[in-house]
Amino acid sequence: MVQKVSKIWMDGELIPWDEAKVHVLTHTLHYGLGVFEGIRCYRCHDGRSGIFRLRDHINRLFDSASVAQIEIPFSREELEEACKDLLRVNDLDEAYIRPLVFIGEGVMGVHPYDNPVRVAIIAWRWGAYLGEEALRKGTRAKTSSYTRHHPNAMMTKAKICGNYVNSVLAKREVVKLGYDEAIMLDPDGYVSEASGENVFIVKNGIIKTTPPTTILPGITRDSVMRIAKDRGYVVIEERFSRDELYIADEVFLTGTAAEVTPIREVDDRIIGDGKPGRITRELQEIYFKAVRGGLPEYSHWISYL
Ligand code: PPE
Repeated sequence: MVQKVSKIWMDGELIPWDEAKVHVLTHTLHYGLGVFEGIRCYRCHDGRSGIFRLRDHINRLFDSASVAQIEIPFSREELEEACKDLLRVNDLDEAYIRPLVFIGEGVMGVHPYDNPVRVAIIAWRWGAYLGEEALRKGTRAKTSSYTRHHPNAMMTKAKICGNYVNSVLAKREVVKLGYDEAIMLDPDGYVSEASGENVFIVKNGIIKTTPPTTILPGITRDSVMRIAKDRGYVVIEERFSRDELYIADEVFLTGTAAEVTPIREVDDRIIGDGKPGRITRELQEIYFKAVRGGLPEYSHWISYL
């Protein structure tokens, strides 16, 4: 259960948590055309709270809206300030922040015409997405029978609400079979992404991740690629097949919610020696330092409250 806090930001105002409601004719509720973001705020090493790559997330929200042809009735600056105000008013030193842009009530039918565009921002405490143990020991993934979106069916560069039906189906399928996370293949059969994370593999010291074709271009993915390159690693963006996962030395996932989560098993094949690999652990450690303001070279990624 999401742990309730005092206020939610809705359409420009901070309102009590319990009053943040919508009508059942809300267009997005029926047809799934809305866009959202997931952002984390960490309590940093110096005691201040800092939002990780806030501007990049807000920019991606506007990109998603542009793909979805939704006009956000607020400026980027207003939404950034709203995220910060929300954390301050709720006394949250660490939080997951969820901006959601959706189409309100008006007409029904798949053309929303000029139904009002509404914006909500919710913040709550959210620990390790796939569990603390997954962060330390690695998680067990399974290739889903559901294919990830063809780019001409659903546009994956945009974080569109309806895109997540595919993720929910895939996740439910593998959880029911006893696994923790679903890896999805693209329409050509190559690895695309996990239900809510990007996928990386390491083989002979070289780091590989899927190109931004059928994936959400993750901000964590970008951060980890930057960190890895700064440490002198070769990072390649190239398609790879599921059997390349099986024979990789290391596999890990990246996402705002999942952070850097090692994978210890894919489709019942043990990855490496079944423990998080050396490079995965190194990148995870640096990532956790960076998001908490512990590394000056990445401090520009943090917006302090
Ligand atoms: N792919 C997908 C499909 C995805 O949902 C996410 C984020 C990513 C990649 C990684 O993107 P980024 O967070 O910018 O590194 N998934 C969000 C939603 C999770 C949820 O269950 O809700 C997240 O991590 O916030």
